Amino acid sequence: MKKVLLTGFEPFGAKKYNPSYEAVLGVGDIDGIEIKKLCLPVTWDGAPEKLTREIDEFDPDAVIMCGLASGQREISVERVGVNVCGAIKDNAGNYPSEDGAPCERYISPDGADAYFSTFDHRKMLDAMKMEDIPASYSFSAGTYICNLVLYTALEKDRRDGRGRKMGFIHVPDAKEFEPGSASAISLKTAIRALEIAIVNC
Ligand code: PCA
Repeated sequence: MKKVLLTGFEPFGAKKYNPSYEAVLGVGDIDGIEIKKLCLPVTWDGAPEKLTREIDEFDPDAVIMCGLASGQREISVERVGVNVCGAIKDNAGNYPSEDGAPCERYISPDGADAYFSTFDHRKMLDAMKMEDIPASYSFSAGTYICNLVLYTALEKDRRDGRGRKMGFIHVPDAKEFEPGSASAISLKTAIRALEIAIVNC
């Protein structure tokens, strides 16, 4: 049976909810696929640590990571993870730097500048569009924790030589949690997008 690790994030910043993990929780059983769900902390140390531990323990064939991109109107199928931790405070109040200064650092000092996601992007996006889900490619997952876990997972897989399907999906705000938002989509749409991603990654 194909094994898929599906991750979302805890709330961060001023938000009370993170639709990424709410969408992960909403994904139902899919025939022939074992899905393991995981909620990652929005911290520079905690997120990559929890993710890589789970990849080693569960040994999935695919890893689909999901996060919130507030203000965005579409589901974004991310294509690239870059070797940068931005100068942004995490949920523990820490910047990524060693000395706590508000500056950037590399994710992996000796690593590649960037890694491409290994999803079958075309198939995934076409399948979402077939169901009229607002979705597009994105070539920047930012420089915060979402980019960090994407880069970390891809670099790990390169080292492991396992050839897993791995990538990241950013979801907009959910109408259910942000009724006043003009860019929000329904949680149901985000859940469906993830189900499509699982079957078509
Ligand atoms: N979005 C943030 C981190 C957690 C999340 O859901 C990001 O885009 O990096």
